[in-house]
Parts: sequence; structure tokens; C-alpha cells
Amino acid sequence: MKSWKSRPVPELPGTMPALQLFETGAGKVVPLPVQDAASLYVCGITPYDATHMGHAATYVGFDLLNRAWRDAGATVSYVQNVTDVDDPLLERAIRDGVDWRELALEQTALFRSDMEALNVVGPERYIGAVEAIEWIVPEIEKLMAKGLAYAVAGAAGDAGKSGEPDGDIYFSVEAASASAHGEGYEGPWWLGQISGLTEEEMLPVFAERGGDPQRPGKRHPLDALLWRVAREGEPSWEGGSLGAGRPGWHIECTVIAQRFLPEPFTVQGGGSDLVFPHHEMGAGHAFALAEVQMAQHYTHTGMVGLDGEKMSKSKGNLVLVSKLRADGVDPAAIRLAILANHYRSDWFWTGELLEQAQTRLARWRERMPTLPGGSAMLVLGDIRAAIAADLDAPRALAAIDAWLDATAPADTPSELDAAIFADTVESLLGVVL
Ligand code: 5CA
Ligand code: ZN
Repeated sequence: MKSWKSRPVPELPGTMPALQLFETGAGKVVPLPVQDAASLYVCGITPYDATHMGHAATYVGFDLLNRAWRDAGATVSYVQNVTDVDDPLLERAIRDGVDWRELALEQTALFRSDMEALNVVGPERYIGAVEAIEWIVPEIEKLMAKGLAYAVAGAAGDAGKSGEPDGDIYFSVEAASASAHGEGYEGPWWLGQISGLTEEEMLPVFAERGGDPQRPGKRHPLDALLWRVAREGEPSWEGGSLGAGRPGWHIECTVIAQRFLPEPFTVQGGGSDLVFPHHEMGAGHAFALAEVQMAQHYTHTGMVGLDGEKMSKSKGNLVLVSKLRADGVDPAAIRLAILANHYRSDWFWTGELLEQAQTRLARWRERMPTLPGGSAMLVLGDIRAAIAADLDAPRALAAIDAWLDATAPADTPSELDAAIFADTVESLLGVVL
């Protein structure tokens, strides 16, 4: 898949302080390792509907990290996937009577244009699940050979329903977890490492988020699907010794990340709806394959909602970036509305939030050419400090507002300060003045 085009990130004078970032597994803000080369994987969209404000907030959130690393002088390897074959996509294509491939291509293209408009720096590898299948098959075969995956026998269906064919392959959470290995086994993975959930707590979440705890023949209800053998009416691919079929969801991200990023890579990201089972299982698959952790650090964005509920394609309570753009809303204002919320908090989209962002953006643009000489370096330091403290964008916005309140328009304004201010806001916050 083609990535999207990004504006070059302006370079800033001075230095970025050391970054602190929330770590989901640890449940607290911790220092990020200082690195010349940082690596990031953020779970991408399932392209069956347009980009809503929740997706946008997640990618803008990790864009702050990408930009902070660049400002600190690190080179960043950024990989993102597109889940361009999966149950919800196939179901939507059937519902709407369209070809699933066309639906995926169309929605991915729209997502890219939304990301460009929001000035999110693009990943240099943007990989589709379909193109990854040929890399995924041998990895599942490896898990089978290690005794960490197994095939489940088919089952007859209930009256009037088709049954399950033989051969779906599952990841054995018990075989793969640390307790199954002898002494001296280093860098263990265990179920609950990232989410901190107990098995009892995991079960309902697993069922709600695509898992199948009730599937007969599984060794453990939380074993996750690795390979779904071909069914009539579903797309399938050559699977070597696995037989024709298509991959499960978690193994997709593991294989793509392992193929294109160092082991372990620096940060695995996504929304908090991916902590369990997606990132928990993905980490388990990765450790089972490579015997090193997949990522050094797991970070998750909060959930954006509308009218009291989480915004989601399945519920249909969506505010679409493309719709706002089509209505003529400046994408910089959309971005600023997102940034008024901390990336980790759950929040609700409102028209008022957008209005406040539009007012703020207009004020920043108006004040930019009025700044006195020597004023902008102060605010640059404040913004860097806010971003270094767990990507605190609301604090950065408040710092700019307070600084403008305290800075009288100059009789002879400084062009250099106008440029430093604009570059700061663009480079660190991604907002183009
Ligand atoms: N394709 C998978 C990840 S491999 C997926 O979850 N796709 S998605 O289209 O459902 O979501 C794309 C990204 O947006 C994920 O990182 C997800 O965690 C995040 N996301 C989804 N809904 C919301 C929401 N309401 N608020 C914030 N982030 C969200
Ligand atoms: Zn993913």
C-alpha cells in the first residue's frame, strides 16, 4: 500500500528534554529510552467506513510522539497496517452489495487524504493484511512446529446453520506463557502482561472484541485464532501446510511489525480498545516466534465518543473527518480541537469544542505577525516541556494562550519570532498557521 504524503517537519532551535510516556503494562508514566533511532508501530484502520474523530485522535496522538522524537534528533521508523481483509469488512461489503476489495481500497484512499489534511506524518511502511499473508503463513507454521499452535476439528452446525470446517488454527496461550517453560527461560510472556486483566475479566472482553471463547475443541477459551481455513463465500489464500484460508487479526500486526521493525521496537500504539486482546495476543505471538519482547513500550489513546457513547463504526454514531472537510472546516481547527484533549483521556466530540478550536486558531494566526523580538523562544521551551511530559498537548495549548495574553503586540514586530512561533506550532503540534 502507498503511504500518504507529509509536509516536511520544520527544524527548531535548541533541544527537546527527555521524553516521558505512559506505559500501559506498568500503568504509569515512565522515561522512554533515549535513542538515536526510534521505532513505532501504530495499529491502522479496518477500512470499511470513513475515518471518524476517534481514529483521527489516535493517529494525531501518536503523531505527537513521532514529532517529539524527530525534534529530539532521533530518526523514526514508523510502520502502520491496514486490516484490508477481516470479518467486519466482509460483512459490510455483503450488506452493501459491493466488492470487499473495492470497499477497502476506497476507504483506505479516503483515510490517507484525511491524514494528509490533518498533517499526520505518514509511516514509511504502510502495509495491507492481504499483502502480508505470504509472510504470515510461514510464521504460523513455525508456531505449529514449536507446539504453540494447534488445529481444531470441525463441528456440525445447529439446525439450519452451517458448521465449522476442520483445521482452524489457534494460538495456545497456555503453551506459550512463561509458566509452560522450564527454568532459565528468559524474557517471559504471560497472559495479562499488558492489560493487567485476570482471565475472568478477559473472557467477556475477548468475546466482545472478535474472540470466540465458546468455540468447541479449543484447549483454552482465550486461545486466539491464527488461521481461518477457507469457507464458502469467503476470500481465501494459499496457506502451505495450513491449507487455504486467511489470517487471524493479531498475527497480522505481529508479523508486519517483526518484519519491518527492530526486535524489540520502541513503541506499540493504538486505541485503548486494542489493549486486550489485540496487543496482549500480538505480544504473545511475537514472543513465541522470536523469544524477545515485541515492543519495549505499549501506549494507548483514550476513546472518543459522541452523545454519551464510544464512537464506533458498528454503532454508527460518527463524526467523520471527511464530512467536516467537505463542509469547509479548516483541518488545522479539527486538529486543534483534538489536541485540546489529552491523548489518554476518554472524551466526547462536540460542536463547541470545534468552535473553541476555530477561535483559538484565528487568534494564533492573528497574533503571529505582532510578536516582539525575543518572545518566541520562551514559548518554544514551554511547549517542549509539555510534550515531553507524556505528550501533554492541552498544557501546550494553554501555555501558548497564556503567553499571548502576557505578550503585548509590538510596534515593530519581529519576523524571526513569527517564524519561530509558526515553526514551533507546526513542528511539535502539527498545526499549520
Ligand atoms: N485494524 C484494527 C487495528 S490492527 C483496528 O482496530 N481498526 S479500527 O479501524 O477499528 O481502528 C483504527 C484505530 O483507531 C485503532 O488504533 C483503534 O484503537 C482506534 N480507534 C477506534 N475507535 C476509536 C475511538 N472511538 N476513539 C479513539 N480511537 C479509536
Ligand atoms: Zn493491530
